[in-house]
Amino acid sequence: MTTRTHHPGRIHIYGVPMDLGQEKRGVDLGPIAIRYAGLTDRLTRQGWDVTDHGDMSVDASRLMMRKVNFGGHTVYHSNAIINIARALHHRIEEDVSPQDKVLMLGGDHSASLGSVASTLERPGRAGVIWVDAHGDFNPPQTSPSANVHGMVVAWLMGRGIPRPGVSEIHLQPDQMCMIAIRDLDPVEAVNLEASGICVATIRDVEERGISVVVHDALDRLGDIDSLHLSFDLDSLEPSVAPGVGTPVPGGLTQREALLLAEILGDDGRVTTLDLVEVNPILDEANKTAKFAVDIAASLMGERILHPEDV
Ligand SMILES: [Mn+2]
Repeated sequence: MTTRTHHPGRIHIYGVPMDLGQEKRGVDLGPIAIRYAGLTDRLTRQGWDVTDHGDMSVDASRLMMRKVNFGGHTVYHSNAIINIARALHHRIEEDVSPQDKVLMLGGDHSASLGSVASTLERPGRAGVIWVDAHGDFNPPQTSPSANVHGMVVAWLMGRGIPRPGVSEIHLQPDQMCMIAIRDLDPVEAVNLEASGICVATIRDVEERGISVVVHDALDRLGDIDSLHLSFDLDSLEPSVAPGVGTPVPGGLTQREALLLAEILGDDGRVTTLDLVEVNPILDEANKTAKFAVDIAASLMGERILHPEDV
């Protein structure tokens, strides 16, 4: 790892200590854990001008408003989650210039409702790369759990949503690729396959290699100006990232995930990174948060060698 002296630009960090989109407490400590693992330092060493805006406030009265009727279906904490996502979206809109990067620290994956909404409203055409064990593609009508973190992509596309969510702009299937998927509910699998979203399952990663899979996704999103990388730490093999609420065996290896981040970093179009579902209560000595920092550093230009600096 080398230290760089040039100034690639500015990164804005937002913590979203939200655990309302799923059932296990502790994921609200994700932002603290990722900061403690040395995030700002690693990015500053690469020459970035880093501004940490701290954490969004999350309503502590959440347990009183647990079940919410959302267009005839039960969705846990939907009102609170939408409010927090909207607040994040507005903060990003206020603070961030078009050339700046955004780094959102979850919290569970429902926080991405706010960060992706901001990406969709950036100038030019926006696209999303969703790296996750899960499809997060259940609308309220098909969700077995009624938890928002399993609905985020469906919501972003306006599927089964009774009113505008966070942004008026809906994500379209041809603006998105998913990578490392390996755990889908039966109805979710049928809907995802019919959706037109490009999905690289973990089998595709193993058969074709992560490099081919990532370059294919970049080709599919070739006309996109601003890319959003939404990185769920449960995409990884649980031995690499044990501190997640819904671990699924057989995930990305350490090197596959870092190579993905490096290739996307080389491409240069990623403007926003989400690091979500880090749960330090379930972790081993902050291993998962440390790996989240590795992902951010690789995406933002940290390389084993920097031949152009020599
Ligand atoms: Mn997810």
